[in-house]
Amino acid sequence: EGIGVQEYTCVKLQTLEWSDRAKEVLGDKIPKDANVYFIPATLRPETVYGMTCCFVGPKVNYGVFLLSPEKNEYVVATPRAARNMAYQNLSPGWGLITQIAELVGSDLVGTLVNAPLSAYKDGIRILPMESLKDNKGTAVVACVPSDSPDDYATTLELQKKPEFYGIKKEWVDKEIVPLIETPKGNLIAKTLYEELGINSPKDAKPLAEAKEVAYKLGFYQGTMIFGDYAGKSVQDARTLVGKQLSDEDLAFKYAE
Ligand code: A2H
Repeated sequence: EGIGVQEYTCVKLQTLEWSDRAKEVLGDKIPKDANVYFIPATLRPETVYGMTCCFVGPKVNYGVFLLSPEKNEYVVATPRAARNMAYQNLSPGWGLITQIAELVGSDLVGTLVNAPLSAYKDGIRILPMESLKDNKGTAVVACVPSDSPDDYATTLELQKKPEFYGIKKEWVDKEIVPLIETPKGNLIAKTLYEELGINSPKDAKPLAEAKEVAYKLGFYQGTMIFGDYAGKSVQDARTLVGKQLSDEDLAFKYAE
């Protein structure tokens, strides 16, 4: 995808309770007292307040990888992302990866994770996103339906057919809290979804357009209306939230 480096913020969503299927697959592979994090890669750290769930690709292969032996920390990511991280001094041993388990995305669905700074203090669920790419970021995506048209489209789809996707309706039925005021209102993803006549996460072309418009309006003309930096521009809030997350050891930077 073009030249240059994309810098992502990986937010650390700590696992609170594995899904039944993940428990079966993992058995006793996870060391006692380990801290295991799902690490969605985001370009918009200022939107962490609005996370309603976290997506994995149901058919994507994931591993559990050592992040820090000192802190007994592990991450769920694709082997590809783990390898990249090992060359960015994010895990111990330059270029070396330590994998302790292997799972497919559908095994992880239903897992409960902590969502730092979000409105959902009891945690959010890991849910399936079929359009998620296995070769971008960590292949884990924070769902922010207020500001990401892709996340909004998948949220609606899951709400329509929870049984089909093997999830509980309450896992996806979360209130969408407005985070950012833009020239097109404060729920930009929903507004563009409706304006462009999008019907499903498979409507790739209008979704790509919605994504571009939402990104431009939100990032260049948006003002925060929620959280610690309410009143500030999105550009300023992005830096401030990014710094706060890093300072509190709730996120790290990852490039590819
Ligand atoms: B963004 P770029 Cl609120 N497959 O984070 C599909 N999408 C992925 C992905 C993958 N493997 N890895 C990351 N992403 C998403 C927040 C957000 C994002 C908002 C608004 C727009 C937006 C919450 N989801 O992205 O191709 C992640 O979603 C629109 C560009 O590297 C990540 O940032 O430019 C973004 O795509 C990275 O996209």
